[in-house]
Amino acid sequence: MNSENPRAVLLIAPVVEGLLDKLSSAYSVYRLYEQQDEAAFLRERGVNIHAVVTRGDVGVKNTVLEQLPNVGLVAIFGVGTDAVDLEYTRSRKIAVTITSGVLTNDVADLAMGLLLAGARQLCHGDKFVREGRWLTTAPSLATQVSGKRIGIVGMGNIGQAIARRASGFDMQVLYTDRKRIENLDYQWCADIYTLAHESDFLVIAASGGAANRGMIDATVLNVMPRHAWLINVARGSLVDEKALIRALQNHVIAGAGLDVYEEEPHVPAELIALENVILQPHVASATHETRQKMSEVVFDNVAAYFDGASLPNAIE
Ligand code: 8YV
Repeated sequence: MNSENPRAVLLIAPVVEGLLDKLSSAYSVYRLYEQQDEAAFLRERGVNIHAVVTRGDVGVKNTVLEQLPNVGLVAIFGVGTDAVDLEYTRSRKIAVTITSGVLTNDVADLAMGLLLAGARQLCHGDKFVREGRWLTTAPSLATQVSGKRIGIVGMGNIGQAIARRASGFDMQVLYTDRKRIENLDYQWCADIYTLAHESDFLVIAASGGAANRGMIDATVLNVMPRHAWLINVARGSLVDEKALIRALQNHVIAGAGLDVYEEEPHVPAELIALENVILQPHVASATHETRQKMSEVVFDNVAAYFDGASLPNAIE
């Protein structure tokens, strides 16, 4: 940390080292997550902070922003804004930026990875070979992916990237979103229930936040075909996790591929105990290449803010 530099950035949670180094070489960087007494730190230093950098999954609490009277930017390392109160930031004229565009492909890749891993039993197969069971037993049959129906919940950039990949697997693509998207040649469903009912794989790519909280509830799970899989690469808050666990335990659906959870990093023991679930630790954008690009986008936005230039990735 260079305490001489009056341009100060507050880091809410750890980010990749490259970004931390780059920020530290240009600005005074304070790490909130390392403060033993967060309240005392904010009282003492809050007035010096001009920009906040945080992760999409962590965001920043209003109680923190309230202690930063001179902050003008929240730069999110990610695309999810659900952990930032945008009404509040707007009311204070604090700009918010995201790492738009650069993580789309990785998230779509992981969605397909979870879908394939679930249907084709990749984790079971791996264990089967490692444990030497192949020597004495025939592997069990899996579920075909090609030709099946994929229902995408949320047809933004990530949803569309998943649709393109699924088309490459000869899947029939259906989706739901607030409205039909013009020039998209996939089957639109007006509501989540129709989509869930019609899909062999239901993939969540919608944004988090209050409006979508608990969208995949017991009713949705109950209308899904018994052979269907649920894949979530969006936010844990979109799924009623207790209802999902019950549905998986009772074989209401065939399985789930999850990268996100309601209370990360706490994954319910009931989910961990289930065989018909593939679990990932919120890593959809976690490749060297994408994290590098995300770092560059965050840095460029912070730099533009301090230079008084227009912010390349500001949201409305
Ligand atoms: C990141 C994310 O994993 O983009 C988002 O909103 O949740 C993810 O890409 C996260 O922001 C970094 O930890």
